Formats: sequence, C-alpha cells, structure tokens
Amino acid sequence: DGLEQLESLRDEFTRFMLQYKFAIDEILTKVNILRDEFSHLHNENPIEHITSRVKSPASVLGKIERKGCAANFDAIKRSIFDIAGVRIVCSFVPDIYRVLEALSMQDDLTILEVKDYIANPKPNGYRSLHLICTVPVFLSSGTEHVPVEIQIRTIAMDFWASLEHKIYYKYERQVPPEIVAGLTDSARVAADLDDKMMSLRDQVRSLAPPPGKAAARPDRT
Ligand code: 0O2
Repeated sequence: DGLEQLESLRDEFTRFMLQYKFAIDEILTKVNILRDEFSHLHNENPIEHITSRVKSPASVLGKIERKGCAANFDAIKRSIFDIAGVRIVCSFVPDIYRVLEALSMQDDLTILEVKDYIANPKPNGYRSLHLICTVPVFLSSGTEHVPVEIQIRTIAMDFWASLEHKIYYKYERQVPPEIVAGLTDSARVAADLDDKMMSLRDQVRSLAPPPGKAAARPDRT
C-alpha cells in the first residue's frame, strides 16, 4: 500500500517536472527560430547564446520554504515561476529589447511580468531583463499553461552575474563588505563596457562600407 502510494507520488512528481522541461523546449524552439530569422533575413544576429535549466528539486524545496507556499503541486505551480528557466545572452543592450518585443508579439505566450533590472539595477549592480510568461504545452491529457522565467542579458551582464553568483555563494552569503563593494564596482565596469561596445558599433555603422565589401544584404521581401 505504502509502496503504491510512493510510486504514484513519484509518477506525479515526474509528470510535474516534465511539463517544465516541455515548456523550455517550446521556448527554445521559439528563440531559435527568432535567432535563425534574424541572421538569415536581417543578416545580423542579436543572440549570442541560449541556455536553459529546470530548477533542481532541492532548490524548489528551498523556495517553497522561503515563500511559505503550500507543499502541493498546484500551489507550487501558482507561486513559483522560475522552475523552468531560459537565459538568452545578447550582443548589445538594444538587442535585449528587440528580443523582448519579438517574444511579446507571439500570440501563444502570455507575459505575466517584466522586471527591468537594466533600467533599474539591483543595489548590488545586478542587471538583466526578466520576463515571466506562460507557454501552452500540449500533453495527451490536455493543455497545460506552464510558467517560464526568461532572463535576457548582454555578455557583459552574464559575465558579471555568473562570477558574482560563484563568489557570493562560495562565502555562503557571509561576504566581507569590501568584496561586496568590489562586486558592485565591477558591475559598473561591466555596464560601462556595454556602453562602450555600443558606441563602437554605432561608430562603425556610420562609416562607409570598405571598398569591395558589399553593403549589408537588404531584407528579403
Ligand atoms: P538560479 O540559480 O539562477 O536559479 P525569487 O525568484 O522570487 O527568489 P525575485 O526577486 O522575484 O526572487 O526574482 P528575481 O530577483 O527577479 O530573479 C531571481 C533570479 O535572477 C535568480 O535566480 C538569479 O538567476 C537572477 N538574479 C537575481 N539577482 C541576482 C544577483 O544579484 N546576482 C546574480 N548572480 N543573479 C541574480 P535564483 O533562483 O536566485 O538562482
């Protein structure tokens, strides 16, 4: 009896986690289509790379505790929105908003929230654009609208966030103040780098194309 209960719980858990994997697959298809479209039709590629992860069960449990959310699958689905996570790393800051706009136009995506930590960085200097949306996943049992957190950032933002995450967690949240200050300062350096690269790109775009080099391919109609 106990064993049967355990097996049924395991199956329910597997089904629960699978819907997040499928949601990620749906978003990855969308983002890869955008990427291919940008590079084939517009001859430019605003997306450097894409990563994704399903939150580990231990990390989901930690969040349930922190949020004081009821420990049942329905409550978890309604209150934890980053079990499925997709990270899109772009070249330049305006590319982030182009990707946001392209995703916003997709009929089957429902955007629940946009958090713009680029316009309003966190006090520690963290910058990224976060998007919480739901995507329909078509299962044999019916359609599930599954939440996904999409983080869109530049290479410089990603570089800083990845290393900050390592340094911060290595000290188990007991980071000495001079290190905190150093991290915040380096976030500023990363932001300056984004500005500098943007300005270099704008300068190069305003130059005439070098002799013998064809101008950028026009959009196909
Ligand atoms: P992981 O391992 O990346 O999944 P909540 O999500 O409810 O806890 P909040 O404030 O609603 O908190 O979410 P927020 O801050 O918009 O987004 C949380 C996620 O953004 C984090 O997920 C990180 O991925 C990233 N993030 C936010 N702030 C920072 C930061 O200061 N440094 C770094 N490196 N990343 C940050 P997780 O679940 O914390 O971690």
